Amino acid sequence: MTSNARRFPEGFLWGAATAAHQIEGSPMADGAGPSIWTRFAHTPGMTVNGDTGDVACDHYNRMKDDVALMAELGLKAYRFSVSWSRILPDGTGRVNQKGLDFYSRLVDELLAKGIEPLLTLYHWDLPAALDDRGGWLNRDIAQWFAEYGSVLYRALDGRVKKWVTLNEPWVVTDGGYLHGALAPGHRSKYETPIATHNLMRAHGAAVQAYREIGKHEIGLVVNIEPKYPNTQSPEDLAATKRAHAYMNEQYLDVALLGKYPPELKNEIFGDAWPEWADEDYALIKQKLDFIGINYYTRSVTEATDSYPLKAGAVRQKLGTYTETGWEVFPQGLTDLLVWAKDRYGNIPTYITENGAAFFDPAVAEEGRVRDPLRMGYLKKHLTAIRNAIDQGCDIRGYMVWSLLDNLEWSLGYSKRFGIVHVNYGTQERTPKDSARWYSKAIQTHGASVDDPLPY
Ligand code: PNW
Repeated sequence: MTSNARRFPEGFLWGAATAAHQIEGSPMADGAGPSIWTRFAHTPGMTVNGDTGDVACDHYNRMKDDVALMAELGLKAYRFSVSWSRILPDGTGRVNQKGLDFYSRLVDELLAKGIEPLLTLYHWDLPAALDDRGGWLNRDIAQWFAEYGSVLYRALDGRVKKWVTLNEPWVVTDGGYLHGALAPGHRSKYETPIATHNLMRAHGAAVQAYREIGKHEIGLVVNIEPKYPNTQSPEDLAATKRAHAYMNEQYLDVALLGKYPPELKNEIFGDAWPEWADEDYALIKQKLDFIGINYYTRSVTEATDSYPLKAGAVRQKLGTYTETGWEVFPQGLTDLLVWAKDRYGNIPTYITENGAAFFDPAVAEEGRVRDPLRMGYLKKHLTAIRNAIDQGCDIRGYMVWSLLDNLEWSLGYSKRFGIVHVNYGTQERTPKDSARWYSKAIQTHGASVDDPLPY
């Protein structure tokens, strides 16, 4: 028995998410320019097994079938990203109509099947031509990004009603400019705050441009990983506060409150943290129609000498961990949604990514993939979301990461996050049991989330 109070809200958007570089393949097709990820993956030693996005899930050629599969699963929404260098091969200036046509066809296919598109402008694949001009370190990128966004707004607004500027600016800067595990692979404490600030200026400029051209909704997607102290020692508590400011508050604070948390300058970056002009903050702080939150895990934090945070994560003895080493901790999702409501106001919120990589068994003879751990992960996190809704959070939808097994950035094809299995030899798609479970949850408006798992 499911009481109404335990149902998901009317109109709740049930979907799945992907990103261009992770699924499309054919990165140079139809006149596209190279991106920093094409370059990075083709540099020896940068990705596991030297994996690249040259083929990926071949979605660029199989888009129609993939949308048909989404419809078969009963998805109500699909979150995808656009590859900037397909639209503007040089990053600015000349528009590549064939690149634009691909996304226009994708959106038409989705709408024909009653699936609402959520379009992300930037999911990490910067045009290489712009990296040559300094990329996120060049202040002009705010205008470059607004120009790129405007091309898409003019072509697709109305058919697309939900727009996202950036996906996870924290990962872009921490991975791309501080630790170097992601493209463009820089390692500089001095560059990181500059890249952060220009990402957020670009976000602001793209929202401003949207208000001139677009008539629907635009927001920002961030990843949040709640931080819990390992012990109550003053050192661990201070480390937890630093880690939380750096990862969780940095981007939403400046976008919604118009200032960065003071820990960034005072305790983390020190002399590497520049003073920014007031007009920059005015550009960054734009009214947003929604925020998107990507949630995978929490971390338990202790004081360490790690650079530059002086905070590190502790592995709990009793926790369950996914194949990427992330603890399964659904309560963290409830906690963070309540935290965001209290800190930023009850702004409409989508869970724009949530999911897990687990060791999946091979596709069985009868064409099934039994993935009980992923089913359990989805069930627990959907329950956590409903608990947040019960506590008054305005949660409008949920996008599983990911629709398909795909290219996990520098980890290559070694980690499978999909609810649909992809055979990279034949490109055959096989919905895993978690996909069937999720279909039923969608069909029942979430009521079946409470049912015991089938096995
Ligand atoms: C997200 N972290 O990345 C991305 O948006 C996806 O493209 C990616 O495939 C997915 O999560 C799974 O990794 C993240 O360290 C990468 O906290 C790292 C973190 C969070 C999100």
